[in-house]
Amino acid sequence: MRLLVTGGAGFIGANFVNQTIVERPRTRIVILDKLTYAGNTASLAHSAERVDVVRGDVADAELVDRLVERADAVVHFAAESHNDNSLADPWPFVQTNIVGTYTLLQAVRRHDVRYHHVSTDEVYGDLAFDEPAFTPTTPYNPSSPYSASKASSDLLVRAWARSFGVRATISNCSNNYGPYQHVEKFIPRQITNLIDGVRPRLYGTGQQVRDWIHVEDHNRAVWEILERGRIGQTYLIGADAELDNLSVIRLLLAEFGRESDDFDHVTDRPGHDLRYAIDSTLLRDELGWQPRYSDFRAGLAATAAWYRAHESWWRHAKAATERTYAAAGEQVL
Ligand code: NAD
Ligand code: TDX
Repeated sequence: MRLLVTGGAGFIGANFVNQTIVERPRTRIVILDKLTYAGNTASLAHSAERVDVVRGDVADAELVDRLVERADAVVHFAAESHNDNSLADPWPFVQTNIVGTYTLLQAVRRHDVRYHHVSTDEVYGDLAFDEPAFTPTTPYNPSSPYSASKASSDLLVRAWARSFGVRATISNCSNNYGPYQHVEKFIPRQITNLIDGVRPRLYGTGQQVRDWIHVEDHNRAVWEILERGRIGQTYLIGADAELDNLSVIRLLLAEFGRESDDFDHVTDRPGHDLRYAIDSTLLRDELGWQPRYSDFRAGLAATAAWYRAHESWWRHAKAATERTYAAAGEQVL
């Protein structure tokens, strides 16, 4: 199979490519990635000789058309992915996530190429603590410019599948963790703070709940859907690991041998979603998928070990990321 992977130099895309090279060596991969601040070809070091990386924009119609024409399938990971950035400047989210997806859809439609769209559980908005988890039929209700742009892109995919017969599937996954995640995100930010001897930073009270999944489990589900998913279907991917942010910080403090109150409460995120939770029954029953990382604490410890062992991968981004948070007005409460 000739696979076009957009965003293959980002966190989830790079893990997808690295896993695919090992587990499905007959797959030929071309990556299309703009190499924004979030893209890093060092994440592909182990795959470098086996993949072609094209530096370019998913909203560049001419380039996209040329690459899609030569592919059997497209897996679309590329996105602006960080909620806090979308609050500071929403425009790149509209351009990349909405116009970029539109551009890809037009190309796969023209060339009748199979398309898998990687999306997020945030399109459904947030849940009260006692509400049932999201299902594929939960109404869309996004809160942030990021999640609104992802919701918009999902709706384009649904429309192109129904109106134009595009052979598309969509997956909406919960919060990922694992190697190669940018230090702007919650878990790597706290791990790298702890490595640097700096106190972790918890937004507000830390009562917000996220449903954590290891990136390798997410990517194995993407492959199952790509190969055996029903065209036009939305699949939810989650590993049943709901935890509030305060508890995640405490697990990390314990992992680093620090006291359980050795962290700072900082300015809360405006519009902060309270809780995400995924019901992945359809994916499990129909495609037989199950997470392999069922112990979140062990997965977190392995991730902390990875960041300890790969300082050269993240160090260059750390200071700039912290400056961005400071410039956005983050303060210790
Ligand atoms: P990331 O920010 O780590 O990587 C995004 C990649 O896309 C980067 O390599 C970047 O250079 C590239 N990119 C950005 N704009 C581009 C453009 N215009 N053209 C081409 N490439 C561009 O993101 P991630 O965490 O790996 O997320 C990947 C996908 O998974 C996104 O679609 C995201 O919405 C979705 N997702 C993420 C999570 C999560 O927890 N991280 C959970 C569910 C879904
Ligand atoms: O320093 C921090 N302190 C903190 O308390 C940061 C960076 C975050 N948080 C909180 C905010 C969230 O409740 O931790 C939680 C997780 O934050 P993020 O890592 O920014 O993730 P989230 O906003 O939940 O979105 C993530 O999951 C869904 C990804 O970034 C999205 O791309 C994905 O769609």
